[in-house]
Amino acid sequence: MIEVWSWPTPNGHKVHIALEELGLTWRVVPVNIGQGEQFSAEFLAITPNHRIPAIVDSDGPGGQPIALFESGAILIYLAEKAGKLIPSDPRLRYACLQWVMFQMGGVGPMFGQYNHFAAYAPEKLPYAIERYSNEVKRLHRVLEKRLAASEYLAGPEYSIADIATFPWIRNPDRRGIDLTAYPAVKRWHDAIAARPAVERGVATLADRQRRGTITDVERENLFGTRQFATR
Ligand SMILES: N[C@@H](CCC(=O)N[C@@H](CS)C(=O)NCC(=O)O)C(=O)O
Repeated sequence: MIEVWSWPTPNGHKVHIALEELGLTWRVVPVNIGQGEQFSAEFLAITPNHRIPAIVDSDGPGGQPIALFESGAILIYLAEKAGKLIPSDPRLRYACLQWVMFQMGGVGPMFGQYNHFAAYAPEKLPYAIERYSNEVKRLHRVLEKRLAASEYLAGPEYSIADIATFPWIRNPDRRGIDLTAYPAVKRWHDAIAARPAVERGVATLADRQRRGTITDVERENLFGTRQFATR
C-alpha cells in the first residue's frame, strides 16, 4: 500500500494521476496546507521540507518501507516500480528525465511565483508580476516548440514528463494564458485531460480545494512567520 500525503494542488495532482495511470494500490492522507498541517510532527518525520506531496510505500526496495518527498523523485520511483510511464530506451529515458527536470526546475517554481505575486502578495508589485508573467509565457513557448515536433514531451509515448507538467498547464486562465495561442500545447493538454486516469487523479480531494480570497490563517501558514519558523 502506498500512502500519499497530499493536497489538491498541481504538485499533489502529479502523484494522484501517476498512481491512477499505473493502477497501483494507494490511499491519500490529506495534509491541509492552509491550516498548517504540513508542520505536524508526523509529516515532518516523512519530509523535512514540509511540502506536499510525500509518499510512504510499505513495499519499497527490498520489500522494506520507503518514504520519499519531491514530486519528481516520486514520479520516477513510481514509474520504475511499475515498469511503465518511463521509457526503457536510453535516449527516450534521458529525454523523459530532461522534461521532468524542466518541469521541476522551471515550470513549477516560475508558475508558482507568478501565482504568488499575481494572486496572493498583499502588495501588487508590477516588476515581480511582469517578470514571472514573462517567464510563464516563455516556458509555454518552449513547450509549444517541443510539442509541435513531438506527440508527447519525452517522444512518441505518454510518460511521467507529461504527468509532471499537465497539472501546471490546466486552468490556464489563472496565469493569464490563452491556450489557443499555443496550439500544440492545447492539443497535448486536451488529449491528456480526456484520459480517465487523469480525470480521477485531479478529482482527488477536489472537495477540499481552496476557493475565494486567502484567509489570515492561510497567509500565516503559507507565507508568514509559521512558514518560516526554525524547525
Ligand atoms: N518541489 C516540490 C514542491 C512542493 C510544493 O511546493 N508543495 C506545495 C503545494 S503545491 C506545499 O506543500 N506548500 C505548503 C507550504 O508552502 O507550506 C515538489 O515538487 O514536490
